Amino acid sequence: MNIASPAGAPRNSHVIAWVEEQVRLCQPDRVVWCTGSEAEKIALQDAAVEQGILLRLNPEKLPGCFYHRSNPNDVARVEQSTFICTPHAEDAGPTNNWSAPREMYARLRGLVDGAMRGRTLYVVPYLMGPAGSPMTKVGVELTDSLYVVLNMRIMTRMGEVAWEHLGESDDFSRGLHCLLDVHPDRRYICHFPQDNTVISVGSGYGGNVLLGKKCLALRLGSYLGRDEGWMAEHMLLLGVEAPSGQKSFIAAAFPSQCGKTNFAMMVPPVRFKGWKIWTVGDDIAWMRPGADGRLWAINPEAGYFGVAPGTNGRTNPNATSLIQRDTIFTNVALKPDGTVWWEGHDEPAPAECLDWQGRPWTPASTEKAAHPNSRFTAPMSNNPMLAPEVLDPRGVPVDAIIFGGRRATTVPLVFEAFNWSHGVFLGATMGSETTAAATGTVGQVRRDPMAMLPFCGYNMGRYFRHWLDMRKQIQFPPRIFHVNWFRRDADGRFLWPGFGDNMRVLRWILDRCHGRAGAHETPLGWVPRWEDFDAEGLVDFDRARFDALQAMNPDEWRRDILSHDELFMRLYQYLPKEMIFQRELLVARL
Ligand code: GTP
Ligand code: SPV
Ligand code: MN
Repeated sequence: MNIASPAGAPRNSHVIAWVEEQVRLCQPDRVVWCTGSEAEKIALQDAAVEQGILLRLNPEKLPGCFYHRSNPNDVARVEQSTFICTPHAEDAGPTNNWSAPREMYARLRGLVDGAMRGRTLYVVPYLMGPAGSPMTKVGVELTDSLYVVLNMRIMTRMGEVAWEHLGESDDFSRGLHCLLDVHPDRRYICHFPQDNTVISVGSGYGGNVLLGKKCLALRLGSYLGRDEGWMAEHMLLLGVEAPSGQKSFIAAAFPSQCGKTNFAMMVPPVRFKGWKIWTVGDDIAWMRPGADGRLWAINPEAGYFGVAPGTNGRTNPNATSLIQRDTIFTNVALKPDGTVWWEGHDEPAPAECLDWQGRPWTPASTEKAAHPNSRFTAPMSNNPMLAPEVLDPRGVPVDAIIFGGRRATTVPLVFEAFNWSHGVFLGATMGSETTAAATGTVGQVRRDPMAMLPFCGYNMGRYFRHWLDMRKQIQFPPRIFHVNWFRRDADGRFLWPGFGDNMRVLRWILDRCHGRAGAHETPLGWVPRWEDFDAEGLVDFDRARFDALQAMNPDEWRRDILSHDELFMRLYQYLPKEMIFQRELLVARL
């Protein structure tokens, strides 16, 4: 097949040669070069509806919205099938699955050989980052999934803009995605950082297949960032505007399904009249030192792949508004009127609907109607509180970095690190309960350093070293904080109302950054005193409850520190000595 002439193909000879090679291998019947045009979007949506990949939702109630069910065996990221393929196992490090590139390439070639016969291969060029930013990267994903094309079109700046950015260069990430028979036994998400390449087979879901997101922006990105002196992080980015008009920017790393999208779109409670939260990004931040000595960040994405359950007008009004149009819903429940529903939706449970697997569901059913990892894919341009800076090629200057996990016990609502290296230690030892965003047991505390355990593209010990080294490049480093929205009382109820009220915690964080708030020194770090914390207007919230939220039980902490060893022992020979010293200092303070 001659692929060099059709409409949409760039003149870039590196792209043409690489696509030709993949086409020879996969043997699709057709090759379509995506341009990103509006007409193309409509044609692709129509084709997806015709092929039963998407269902068009009620055009009056949810204009431009579509519904998709993934294979029930394919509903989340698969960490056990995710590989970092580097020449030496120690480059991938003890926390990643590793395979020698030559062996993995051979296995994958065997799997994709002729696998697109009778199918169409779509060439999806895209930008991660705003056009014209020095931080922006070009990716090209080849896929035989229309669902992937339409999601990539929302999640990235897709189409000709990417070829323009690339020009004649060969500096682009190469991604090949092939559905195969969507079988867990033939599911591999493989990264070849030294070749700037990702090959993903056997899945059609989320982070496994939207290759710009976790694969490029985090795994390849973190690898590139270490060599090029920047940071690719699993962080939301938000702007806080004070009534005075002063704007500050915050980056926060919480593990999957631990509140990034909600925090990034937070609406402050009435008590905070005149305060505004602007969303820069909800999942990924690329950060590098600027000429002014501060740390600057961009959101490389252009859309949100958000958790549907729990999203409603009270928890997240902005998300609720932005998913009313142009949205793809995956694995939620389908109502008879062609709208959607999930647990924690604004509407009460429908008398009848189809669940995420297409089976009849009623409120009497014992199973959930929507999968716990069901998602919406929506363009950020629909966000009523989209920060205008998201388009700025320079990005935003970061005033504070927040780490946070999902912890029922032990970990206070908020505390502040003593300094950068202590902050890196807090990030490195972060624990969190596992969630439905990855297949496997849910609710088990594991170490998830910087929320990057599943996403760091190289040796985690060296990643900590990179974090420590970055301090030397940043003259005015952001302050570092730790939060936990998920502490529970003896009856299992959340102690903290969360969501919009997280503004109260953010307020203290900001005031600390701007030298306006007091704090008390504890073994863990600086904490707000009751008088430093704005609890006005909170219902059922008194000093006793605040103390319970902030409580620091030395026995619980000693146990927690012992569980750091599970990670630290595995990383021991790569672990920066600062991490060991910080641990010793913490034990001594306790
Ligand atoms: P990924 O997209 O997987 O990276 O998730 P995320 O980190 O963006 O998490 P998201 O904001 O989607 O929230 C995940 C779950 O946590 C949802 O069910 C939310 O309703 C819930 N959640 C978010 N913020 C809070 C909070 O402040 N308190 C409580 N109790 N739950 C929260
Ligand atoms: C996450 O798991 O952190 C997500 C969802 O944001 S996925 O894109 O599937 O990785
Ligand atoms: Mn995420």
